[in-house]
Amino acid sequence: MKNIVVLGGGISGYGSAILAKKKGFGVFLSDSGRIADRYKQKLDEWQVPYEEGGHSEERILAATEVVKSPGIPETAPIVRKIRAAGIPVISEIEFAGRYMGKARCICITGSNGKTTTTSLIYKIMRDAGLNVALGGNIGESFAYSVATGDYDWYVLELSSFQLDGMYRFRAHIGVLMNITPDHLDRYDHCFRNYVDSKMRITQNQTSRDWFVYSGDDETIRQQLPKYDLRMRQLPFAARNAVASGAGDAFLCDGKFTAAAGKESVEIDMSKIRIAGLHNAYNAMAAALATLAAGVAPAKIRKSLYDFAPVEHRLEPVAEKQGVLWINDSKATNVDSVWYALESMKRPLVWIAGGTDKGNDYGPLKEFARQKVHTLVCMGLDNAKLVGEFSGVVPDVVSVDSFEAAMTAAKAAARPGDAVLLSPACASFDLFKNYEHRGEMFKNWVNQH
Ligand code: UMA
Ligand code: ADP
Repeated sequence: MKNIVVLGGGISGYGSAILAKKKGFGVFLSDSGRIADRYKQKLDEWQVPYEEGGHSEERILAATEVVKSPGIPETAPIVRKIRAAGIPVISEIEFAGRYMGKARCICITGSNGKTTTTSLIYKIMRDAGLNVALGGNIGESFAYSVATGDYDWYVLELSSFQLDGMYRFRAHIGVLMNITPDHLDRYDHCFRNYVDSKMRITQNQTSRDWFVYSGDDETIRQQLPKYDLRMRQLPFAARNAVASGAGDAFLCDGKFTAAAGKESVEIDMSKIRIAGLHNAYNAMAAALATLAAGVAPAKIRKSLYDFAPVEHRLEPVAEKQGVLWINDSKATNVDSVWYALESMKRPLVWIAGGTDKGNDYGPLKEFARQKVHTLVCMGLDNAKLVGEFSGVVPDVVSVDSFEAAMTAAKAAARPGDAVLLSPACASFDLFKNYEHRGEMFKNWVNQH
């Protein structure tokens, strides 16, 4: 009997273990840390044996195949040992993809815009009455949905960590939003490795499949000729002319027409509740993917016009004494902040900083010069940020606590301004995660 070992007992791991059990395999789950009580309960319900607080090598190295949770790096000692023993290591997506039967999947990846575009696509599919599950790098795991549901469609947000462990999996509709530097600590600080990971979204696609991608992203444009791509291509763009026999979308004067096959839909961005060029890209990608899935154009239009901003992504919190407070805590890299600054219409107090991931702030300087009058640097080590923006922004304030940052932002903001929390950095120096940072921001604004 096949012996599956699942590494990691978080959302991905417990879902994979339950699926393995359901498929009748021998299964063992191992976590080096603590497993949350709610996951233990599920594992007990399904009678999956597990361990926590360490990895027992002997039992793990007896596996015929290992399903590795995406947060565990290749450099983890246990992973090195599994590799050295020649045991295949796959991701949860690869594993669950084997058991999705006749269902089809729309898979969304990119450095930024994954969650927004995935949520748009899921809403359009669900509003259209399709039997669809949401999963991957968002919400419940794909494996758990495959184990416990019976769906016609899966809409999957895929991180590069998940793509890395995918070999035979095939996206019926693949969506690639953009490729800009992120997570380089997991890719030997080599952008090329990260690019290769993102391009795996196209692997195994056939002439019956679709590939939706940004025609404005230079990295993607450079990569495409290197691959033997057989699927139907659906590029979207606002800057570069794009045209494909299979269909495309182009933004012009705030409107776009997305066409795929014989169907097309016209969208007026002024009627969409999520603003900015980046959200026009997200809407174009969602419209193309759902047209390719066969959703009626009128339904796509209605759902796009209905969609509300996702929490922590350029989320307007409140307008107080003429100052609009905006929570963009999920902006944890330079590119996402570029689009935040691009979309701002008011003079700005900008709160940034946190754990720097080796950022190059150069691309932000032009917008900062034009739009920001005060930069509040919020972090335990602000030296780099202060150095980069002194002389670019009239006032640069450095603080090492959340309270001090909010007080400084309030003091600097004038009626007609916006205060934008868009950090360009991870949150781990002062907060548990980006959600915690965003919640603190929203609570503070609502209480003051
Ligand atoms: N662990 C080990 N051995 C190790 C190291 C860690 O057993 O050597 C254990 C930890 O103790 C922990 C477990 O592994 O209990 C955690 O695994 P995980 O980090 O993969 O977390 P999950 O809860 O399984 O969630 C993962 C994704 N997390 C990451 O990629 C970091 C979730 O994406 C995803 O939704 C979920 O699988 C279901 O597929 C979250 C994320 O932060 C949203 N993603 C990153 C991002 O968006 O930037 C990529
Ligand atoms: P992801 O899931 O890839 O992190 P999100 O939709 O959660 O993407 O958005 C993360 C951050 O990136 C937010 O600050 C958001 O405003 C910004 N963003 C959203 N879509 C795009 C895009 N297409 N290009 C660049 N930045 C984007």
